[in-house]
Amino acid sequence: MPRDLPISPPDELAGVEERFGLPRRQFLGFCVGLAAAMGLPRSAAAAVAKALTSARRPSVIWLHFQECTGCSESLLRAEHPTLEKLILDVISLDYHETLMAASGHQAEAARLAAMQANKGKYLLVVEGAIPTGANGAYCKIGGHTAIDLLKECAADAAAVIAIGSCASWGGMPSTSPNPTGASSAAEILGKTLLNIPGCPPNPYNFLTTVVHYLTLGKLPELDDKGRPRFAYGRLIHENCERRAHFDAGRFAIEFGDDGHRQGWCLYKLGCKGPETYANCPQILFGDVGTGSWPVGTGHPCIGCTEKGIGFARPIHALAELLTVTPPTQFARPGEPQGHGSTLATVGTIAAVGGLAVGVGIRLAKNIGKRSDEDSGS
Ligand code: FSX
Ligand code: SF4
Ligand code: F3S
Repeated sequence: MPRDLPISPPDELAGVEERFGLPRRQFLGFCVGLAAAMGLPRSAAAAVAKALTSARRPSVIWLHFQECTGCSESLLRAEHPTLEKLILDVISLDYHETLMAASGHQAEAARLAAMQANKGKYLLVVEGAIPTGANGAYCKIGGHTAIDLLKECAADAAAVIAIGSCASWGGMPSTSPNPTGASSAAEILGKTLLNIPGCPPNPYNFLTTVVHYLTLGKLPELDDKGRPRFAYGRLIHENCERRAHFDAGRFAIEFGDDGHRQGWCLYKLGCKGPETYANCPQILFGDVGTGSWPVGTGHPCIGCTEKGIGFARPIHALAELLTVTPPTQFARPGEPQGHGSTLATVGTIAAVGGLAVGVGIRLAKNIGKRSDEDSGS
């Protein structure tokens, strides 16, 4: 824990160990981490600690529509000793169809009671897309369509958070030809919402958003797609552990080939990291250690946090390189000089691009050289 952290008076932190089930020093260290995640200075950690320990728990009404419940699952299945405790202790989850014991009329009564008791103050979390086809008949709860439920619950909410890619922009249910007319929460409500996309989204991004709201009394700054900048401000490609391989031109070409086995860049397998904004490589998933994110496990990023990419573009399609210039061509791992399709392709690209034939030949030679070096010859 940093030495210059202003420690809250002992009485403010009394009960922390019992309440959150972790030592006081660890709790304060966690607050430092949360402050840093929000882009706040270290000194704000004391304010975060105070908000977590003393602020009134905001009532949360959590709606489920067209989805797989992966958003809720990822929140609850994290193995970090503090995450699910913090989330469930920091908010008062007054309505959540998957987690609440009540069902049927009792569940409906609980929702209405929470809305009435916390009018204008509750946070509404929406998980899943909203089907608009057949007048909303594809998703009804307690006799109400998802469209009506969302509008009714949003009317008196202090803020609406769309969690997951389904609620943020349709996600998987809206995949072409979208037979149910799956739409985002923002489209139904006709206004910009705070979106925490991802399929599933990272639970830390939800927690940090709620803690920001508790600490500063407002939602975090958003980008032009309604995503908190603290979490979606950087391209995955900027923080990927395989980036050095991209820059050096070392790519996996097929699943299971030499490059794939050696952990080379997945760009040629369709990785959308170069055009996807998210903090996956920085904060990882499931608290199981290094490599616990899609690219870390050997699968290309499919761009699940990015509108118009995840569930919209083929997984194998090459990403648009937003901040880097692609090299013209690369050798297959271990390919010997002067053989295979690579050189022919280089010639084609050089011709199509209007390059002189000599340039194509030089490129081909360079590729052969690098290929020799890579294979140790
Ligand atoms: Fe599933 Fe959530 Fe994907 Fe969608 O997450 S993990 S289909 S984003 O709404 O439950
Ligand atoms: Fe990582 Fe994908 Fe970028 Fe390669 S293309 S460096 S695997 S994010
Ligand atoms: Fe999704 Fe890509 Fe992250 S697929 S979970 S945005 S690495």
